[in-house]
Amino acid sequence: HSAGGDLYNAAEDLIGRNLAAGRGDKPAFIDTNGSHSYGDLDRETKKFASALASAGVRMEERLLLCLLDTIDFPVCFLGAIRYGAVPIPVNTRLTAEDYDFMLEDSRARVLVVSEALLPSFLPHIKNHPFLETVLVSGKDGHGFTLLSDFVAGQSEDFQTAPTRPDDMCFWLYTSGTTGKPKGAVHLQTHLIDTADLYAKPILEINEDDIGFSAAKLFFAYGLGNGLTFPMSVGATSVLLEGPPTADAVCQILKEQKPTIFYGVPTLYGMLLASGALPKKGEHSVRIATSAGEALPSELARRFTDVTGVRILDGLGSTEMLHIFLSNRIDDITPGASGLPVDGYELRLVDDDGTVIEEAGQIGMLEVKGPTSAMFYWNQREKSRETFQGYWTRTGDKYTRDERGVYAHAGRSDDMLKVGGIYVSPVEVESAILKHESVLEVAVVGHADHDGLIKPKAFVVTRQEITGDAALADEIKAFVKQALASYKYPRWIEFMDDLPKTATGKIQRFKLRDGFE
Ligand code: 3SK
Repeated sequence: HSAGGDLYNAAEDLIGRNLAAGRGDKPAFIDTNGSHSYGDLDRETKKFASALASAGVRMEERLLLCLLDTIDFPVCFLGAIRYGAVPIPVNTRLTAEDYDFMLEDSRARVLVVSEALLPSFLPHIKNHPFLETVLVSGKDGHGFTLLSDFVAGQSEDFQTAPTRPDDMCFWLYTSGTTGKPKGAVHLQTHLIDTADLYAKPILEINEDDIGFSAAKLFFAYGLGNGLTFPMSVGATSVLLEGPPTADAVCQILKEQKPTIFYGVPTLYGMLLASGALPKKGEHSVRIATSAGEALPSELARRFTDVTGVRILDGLGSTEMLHIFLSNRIDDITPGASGLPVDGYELRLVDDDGTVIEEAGQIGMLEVKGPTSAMFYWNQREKSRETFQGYWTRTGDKYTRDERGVYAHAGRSDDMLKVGGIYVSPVEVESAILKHESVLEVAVVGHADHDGLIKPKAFVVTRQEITGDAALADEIKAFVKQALASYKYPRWIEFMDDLPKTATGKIQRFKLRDGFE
């Protein structure tokens, strides 16, 4: 790593390497407001760090960042790291209760929130004794300090904190079947390691690339795609502030001419359905990536037919920070996740923990590599289950063929991946159960017309209530109100009874597609 001696700071490295290479005037990010050079980023992160010092923030204190994809994201994320504080980017589509939990769990001292997202914080913002500074990214602070005022007049002369390679650098929350989200604690070296191990060798990213990640920066996947990877080589990253609708994404592909496009299967399905995808010759994308859930081979084939671009499907995790299993530009197995990324070791184990050597057997995938999170904050037991010495358990079931190619075979828990984000069926069931007409419910994954998984609810109504289309719509709307909207059940099937074990436990597996 570039810092001398025993010190290493991820922000100093990612920015400093570009200044040292003479890229001070080169665009690092392009957002709705225009272009922001590596020099601008250097100055703005220093100003943000100076402002944190003025506000009395100490090294290692946490900042919760609930930010849309604009230049303020990299400035606050890297500025906090430069300061030696710990940024926690969070999903921008969650509920007030989710954010309440995250503020409490992290004891964040600073919250930086996009103006449009502030309403989701207001119900609980006063309940957090550790939260001292609330900054609003936007034009109106609604009674809180504007981020622009916070940094105005601050010094551009800031000495980066003396952090070490194994210092806590940032957290990312991830969810499980039961319980609250878990903060995966990542170290200073993890960002650059994902670029060195995946983006450089597999995507062959270089300084002439323009990257565009439709997956947002708050996801581990988007953070690598949209921030670490371009910065690691002095490339440029296009940021989309709003939702990645087919129109918005296609407009960027046609006008900003990215050379690398990072998507998720649901988005590839949407882009194809829109009919607006630029054809061969109307864009500059040289390679596309997919992660978050397995990419159906049919979607990949249709995308390549229209655009002429191949999609590299891969598997990563929030715990490992980015992709550790991937197809290669010259070696794509349709419908599979590909081969281990060099620098990571993979193995399949059976239910007893015995390593499976034979090809074709299903096992739980475990991964060993330098970017594994240290633990989940405040979650000893869950940390022990996932981080077992050098090996990290992914929770995904996989098979490996004779050549060593891995293909997804489901989850070992009941978790669903919806549009690349984990959804707990238990959480959706709890929300549905609060509806006055519902007696019992079970939620499972169900494949849509593109073969992509979405939540489906099997509902038993209370006596004398008829389950019909109107009630189904009402329940869907009810869940959308209670939870992040991507979690709502796309289908509701009314049943007289749910399948149960002798002890009364609902047997979700009997409701899944394909169960006879
Ligand atoms: O879901 C994935 O495959 C993924 C990929 C990269 C980083 C993070 C995640 C969860």
